Amino acid sequence: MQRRKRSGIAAVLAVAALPLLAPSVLAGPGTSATVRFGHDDVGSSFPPITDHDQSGNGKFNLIPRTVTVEVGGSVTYDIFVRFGFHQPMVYDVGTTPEDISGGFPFINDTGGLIATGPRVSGSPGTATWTTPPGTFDAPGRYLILCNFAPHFAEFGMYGWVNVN
Ligand SMILES: [Cu+2]
Repeated sequence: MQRRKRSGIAAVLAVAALPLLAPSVLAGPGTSATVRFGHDDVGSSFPPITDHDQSGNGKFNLIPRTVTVEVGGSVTYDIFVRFGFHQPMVYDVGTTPEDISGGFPFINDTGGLIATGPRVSGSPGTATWTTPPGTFDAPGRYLILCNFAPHFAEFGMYGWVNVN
């Protein structure tokens, strides 16, 4: 009797937990995702480019680095910068970080470039940009990077959008 009661409680708990698990298991990728483009409030308050510490590794990030959306979907980038510039650039499926080359301080590599976001500096320091319609109109893995060369080259400020 005692044993039966315990398994009954376990069954009730399992059923109660289902709604918590179902959305992540059953739902496919959404039509949109949001990414933080720059995390400049972490680390020290000193300009990281001067090599005095490693704060740039935490600051110059896309969070999360990889998101997934459906074909035809979009990604919104919440851009936040204190040091230098952030400028999201979207490259076509098949482009890798190793393919990127270009100028300084802005890379401006047009090979495979399919969308360009706003160039945001420390003042005002924030902007929100959503990829335009048609950016993710085919399945695959898209590279998104910061067009400010020090952020991309020294701190690996890039991420991915998986489209399926
Ligand atoms: Cu940047």
